[in-house]
Amino acid sequence: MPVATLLPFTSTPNRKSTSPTSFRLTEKFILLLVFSAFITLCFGAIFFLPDSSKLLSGVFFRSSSVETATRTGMDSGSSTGTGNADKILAKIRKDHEDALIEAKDTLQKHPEDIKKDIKTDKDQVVQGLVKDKDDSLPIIEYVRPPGVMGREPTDPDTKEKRAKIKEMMQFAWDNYKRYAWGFNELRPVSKQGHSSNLFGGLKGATIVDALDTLYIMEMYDEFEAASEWVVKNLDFNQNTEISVFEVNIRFVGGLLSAYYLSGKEVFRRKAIELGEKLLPAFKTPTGIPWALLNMKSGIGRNWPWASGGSSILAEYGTLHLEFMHLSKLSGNPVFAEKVMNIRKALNRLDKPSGLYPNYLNPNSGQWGQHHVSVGGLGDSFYEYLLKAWLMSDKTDEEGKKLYYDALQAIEKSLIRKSSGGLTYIAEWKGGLLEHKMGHLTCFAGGMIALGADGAPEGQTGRHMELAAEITRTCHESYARTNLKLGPEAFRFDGGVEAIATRQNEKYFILRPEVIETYMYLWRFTHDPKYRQWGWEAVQALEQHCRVEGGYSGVRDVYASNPNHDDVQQSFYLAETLKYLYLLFSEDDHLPFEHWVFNTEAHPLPVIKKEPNSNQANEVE
Ligand code: DMJ
Repeated sequence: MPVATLLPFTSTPNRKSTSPTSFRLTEKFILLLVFSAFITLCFGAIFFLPDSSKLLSGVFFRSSSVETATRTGMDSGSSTGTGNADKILAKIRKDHEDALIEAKDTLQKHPEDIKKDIKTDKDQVVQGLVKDKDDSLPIIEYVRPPGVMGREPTDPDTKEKRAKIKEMMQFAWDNYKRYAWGFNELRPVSKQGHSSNLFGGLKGATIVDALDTLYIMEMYDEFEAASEWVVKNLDFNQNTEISVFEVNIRFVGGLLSAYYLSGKEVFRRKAIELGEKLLPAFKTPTGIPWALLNMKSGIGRNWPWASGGSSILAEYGTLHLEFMHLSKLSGNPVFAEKVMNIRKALNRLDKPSGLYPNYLNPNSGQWGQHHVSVGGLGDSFYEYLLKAWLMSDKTDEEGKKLYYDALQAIEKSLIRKSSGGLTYIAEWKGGLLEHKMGHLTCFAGGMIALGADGAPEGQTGRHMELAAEITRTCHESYARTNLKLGPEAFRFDGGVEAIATRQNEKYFILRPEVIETYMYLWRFTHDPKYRQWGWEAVQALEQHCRVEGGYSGVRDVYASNPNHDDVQQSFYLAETLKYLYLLFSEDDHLPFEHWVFNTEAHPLPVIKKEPNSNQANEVE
């Protein structure tokens, strides 16, 4: 009964005619009712106020434990009941002491060690968030592959040079962050963002491309900022047309490496999500993917300039490494099937003189124009044959054979020596040689050195010599310019050697290939000239490419003063600076035994075969 309806009754004078005793009794009864209503209200407040749970655990914890003891037939004062309560109190005390010890340990840790601890709270929050969104992926226990962390070089000169390269990365990153955060690339002269149409509406190419370099150089605050951007902003659900190749090597490759280095689950999930978005590109009669893809509609097409609607060798042939890892990390074989199917389609075709033309029609499955190049349009196809074998822990025998057969054909038909003694790799156009070598082709020195050990019997030495000769030629292409930076392409005809003769081949856009090759040759030979050549490149970059707002390419390497192109390419952070850093690092930092670098310099772990098996399996 509501308290309000009782009150007028209690104050009615007519009731004074009843006996004093009965009046007192009624009054007592009413007071009792009012009191019990008040108690009920108090309990209601305890249960329904927002922080009532704290009150419950703090104020009522002890009495409820006593009550439990009574209900089970024990005396609340008995030794067992007191024991339970005491145990609980002891646990609270212990938890409190543990927390204090942990806090003390953390305070005593070196800040760098704290950063290195990949299982941060933030990390777990990120992982938790992503997991909630998508539970369809298998749970994978992250095991860090060997060689992620580097050590300081013991030699003081090398140490200083390595530190200088880290400073260059810091400068490139800080300027990107200041002027172009979230854009694909930085315009370092005009100090603004730049969006290349290679990535359509995708954003943040520099962030994703730089993630692993930041990690490798132990720039953990920057890595965290980049990771946060990926979590909050990297969005693939867009109605936009992208280059399948570029997005694969930079975005998928960058995310995969970030996952393998840091163990952050978000990168695995993002890489797989993006890989799935790329799958419609393979919907062609032959399974040879389109070059361009609309990420929303899944409609693909080829570059309008490519011979007869062809797909490009270096594009469809540079998906293998990333897609094998996508299958491994997702448990979905579809990615591996797609790239193995490309191999099958190529195996069915005749190769002119054992060479692979750059153009292949995805509808007819026939070659387009018979142009062959180990540089632009062809390059990373050869690289991925070799690395497919290495990344499979040398179980992919087919990849191995395809690589060494292709290299043999290249040696026979494309590799020549100039009258001045420079070995170069020419291009082949319908049976005619064009005595030109691209900056892009210079990666081949490193590739041949990397494959020398597995070369057919008795050929290892020759392959190493060939690698060293190509590296020398590429160094010459730098040394023969005013700015000491290499041109986009250089020729061996018309009385010149290793020099660009056409105006539109004289530019340098911060490309990595020559430095990449120095790094491989250094690792295999420890000949100091490779570090010396790398250092020459550092000095030239500092002198001619470093501007107030970052690093810029130059339009003419033969000019006496640099004319800047105002682009800081994302591969400058992903590749050029990473390979320079590794050139001045110890060999056990990302050792080749455990890692292969994708064509954008993103390290991917070797998929170790299980003991007593020929199958590629666990990542070590
Ligand atoms: C990079 O994106 C990759 O190395 C690619 O394989 C070729 N071109 C650029 C760097 O020059």
